[in-house]
Amino acid sequence: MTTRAGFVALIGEPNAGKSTLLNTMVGAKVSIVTHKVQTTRARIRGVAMEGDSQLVFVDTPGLFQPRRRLDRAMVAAAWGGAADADVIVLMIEAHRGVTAGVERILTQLAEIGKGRTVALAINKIDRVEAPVLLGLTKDLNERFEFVETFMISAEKGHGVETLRKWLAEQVPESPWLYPEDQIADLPMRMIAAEMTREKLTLRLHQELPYQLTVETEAWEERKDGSAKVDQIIYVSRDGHKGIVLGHKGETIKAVSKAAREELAEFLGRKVHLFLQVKVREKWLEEAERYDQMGLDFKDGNA
Ligand SMILES: Nc1nc2c(ncn2[C@@H]2O[C@H](COP(=O)(O)OP(=O)(O)OP(=O)(O)O)[C@@H](O)[C@H]2O)c(=O)[nH]1
Ligand SMILES: [Mg+2]
Repeated sequence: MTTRAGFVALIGEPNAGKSTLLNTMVGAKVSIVTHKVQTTRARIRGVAMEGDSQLVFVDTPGLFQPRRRLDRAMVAAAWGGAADADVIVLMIEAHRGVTAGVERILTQLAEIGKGRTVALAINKIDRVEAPVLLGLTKDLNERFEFVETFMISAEKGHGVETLRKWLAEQVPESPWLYPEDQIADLPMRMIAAEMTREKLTLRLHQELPYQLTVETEAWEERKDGSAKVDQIIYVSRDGHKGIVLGHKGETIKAVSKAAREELAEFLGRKVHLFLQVKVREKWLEEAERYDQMGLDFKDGNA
């Protein structure tokens, strides 16, 4: 039997649906998803099998014009993921079309995508009418030489199978890179921290989700089969701590409950989750925080 295996990088503007597509491909929620931009902060790998091919999908942070150290490290991680991949899939939002952000990505892709298989996936087709898609396909293919164009709905699953089958033929002949039943390549401590960050992002308004990070501090396997998980939420200001806690601790309680339930479901056993909020003014400038997030601190150098 000849097997195939390779890396497929999903890149695009924030909110394009990269994490949603990774999860749909893998068949499990490996990467967190919110309606807000800049949800994913580091590269997240998910593994899917298609026939004799193993596809290692690499979810990346959205590409935007970075301002802070964290933003720069995120964007560098995204382009790094593309540069290391066998196949690059650029995801565009059907209803937004060719934005200024998409134009900037295409310019950079002309360099980074050189000599690589680059495909276009127009996502969220459930939000537009067919003629829009035809116009968009034509427009984008005039701007860049995509090997193939796919019209998909990552959320609803439309076109996903066609894309997966095509990708399975693109990756090189190779032994599989992961055991056949493995779906993710991320330590459980990090998956758990991401789940909490997702719940925080969904509940907190405006800039706050971008001003915090979550780390799993301790993980204890208990004799009764349950897991005790301690996490720290780092915020940069005193005022933020109050907002994360909420009136009478209501916000943190709701976040904790939602994250605990999701983690328990994922693990298939009981979870005791303890969240603590710490003010750490300069966490955005600390190398250790970037290590924990799976980012390269130096990538954030201006
Ligand atoms: N209508 C519709 N919504 C979608 C589709 N795919 C994703 N979404 C929604 O788009 C939003 C963003 O999805 P994500 O998967 O988090 O997007 P992302 O590209 O990973 O975003 P960043 O991590 O911020 O770069 C979420 O609210 C998704 O539910 C789709 O096919 N149709
Ligand atoms: Mg994402």
